[in-house]
Amino acid sequence: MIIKDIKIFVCSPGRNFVTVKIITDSGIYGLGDATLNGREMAVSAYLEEHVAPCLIGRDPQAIEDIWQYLYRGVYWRRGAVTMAAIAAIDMALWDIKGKIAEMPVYQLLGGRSRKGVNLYAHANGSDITDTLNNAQKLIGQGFKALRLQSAVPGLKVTYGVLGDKKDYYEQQGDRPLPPEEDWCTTKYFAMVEDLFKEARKHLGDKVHLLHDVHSRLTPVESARLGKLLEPYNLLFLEDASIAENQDNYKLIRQHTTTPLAIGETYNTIWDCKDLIQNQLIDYIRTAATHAGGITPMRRIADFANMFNVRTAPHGAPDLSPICFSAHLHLNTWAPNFGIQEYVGLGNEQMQQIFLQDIRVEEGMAYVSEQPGLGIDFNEEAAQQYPYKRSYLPVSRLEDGTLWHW
Ligand code: KDG
Ligand code: MG
Repeated sequence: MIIKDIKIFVCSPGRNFVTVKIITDSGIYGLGDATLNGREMAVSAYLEEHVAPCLIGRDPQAIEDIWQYLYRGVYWRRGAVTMAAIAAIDMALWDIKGKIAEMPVYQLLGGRSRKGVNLYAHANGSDITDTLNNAQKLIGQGFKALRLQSAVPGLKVTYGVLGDKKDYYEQQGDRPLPPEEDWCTTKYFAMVEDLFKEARKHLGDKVHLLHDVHSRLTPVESARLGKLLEPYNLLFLEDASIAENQDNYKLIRQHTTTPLAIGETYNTIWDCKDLIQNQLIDYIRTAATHAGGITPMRRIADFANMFNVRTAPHGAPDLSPICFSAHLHLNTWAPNFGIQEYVGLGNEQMQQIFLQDIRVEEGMAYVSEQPGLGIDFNEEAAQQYPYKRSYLPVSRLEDGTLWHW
């Protein structure tokens, strides 16, 4: 069997997705997600121009060799664009291997470690009451873990918290430019403790609570936040500070027992290495699409397992359902899986394009039992929603200083 063709699709059923289809001479094909929010066309060009021509005629079953060829074989290692491209190829090859073996991918990884995959859903709100009302609704739907985010009073917009506003990519119109958002740590601190105090009062002690800081705090501020939130027993505090300098987390860890999570922007195991081996975090949040695919996600999970770190893959709306499917296979297998972020299975247009049979019940997702990843891609439907340039917002302090994303 050889790789006969590789197609790259960029579609926008509400927001942009980059999808790779590897077609073999046997007719079996595989699918991968290469979406890099705000930089989609860079990955598409990288795949089209630099990756696909090198793979035509190769054995699609040599997943490891192809991964090494695209990573180690290339002088320019790592980086978000390269790793998203490699990721999509890797996912598509696992999909093909599963179809050849007539087994779901989780079986090829080592089989089932659990009956289903625990999810956390997002409860966002324009104020604390709104967030808690939304949380109650999700609890009513059976979710047992919730990420709580609430607008910060006094800031024009709080990232990820829409209220009645349009999402950032919907605001950009015909001449898209990155929206500008503001940030003030003092105003945030005035809100965040109350959010969790009220949450425990109204939602009780049984529900797992999580929170994403989106890296807006300095390490010492994160340490303070971790301490402040200890009484409310979070499952984890995500992206409290940026960890380009991984030592930042030593400072945070010294001061708080609130569990820490990071990793959604990481591209390789090297980005997580010090945090994991020094046990500075509790959950590693790498995504198959941004960390090079299923092959390295498996290595990260095994490495993390040695240091009591659990996996909590990123599950934002800018990862396509193909990535979500890949995560469900990894999560069904990984002995140290923790929790999966979940934002639904996509809007109506997405559901016409990405065809899958994932079941979500009582806050758990159940992986497809179809051979491969168990997801299909409707090319004709995708063509109806062409790519639309859009950017993630940038964040500035109130005096105009550009701040951590
Ligand atoms: O593209 C950026 C989003 O994926 C990110 O902002 C979402 O932080 C996020 C999360 O935890 O889902
Ligand atoms: Mg996040």
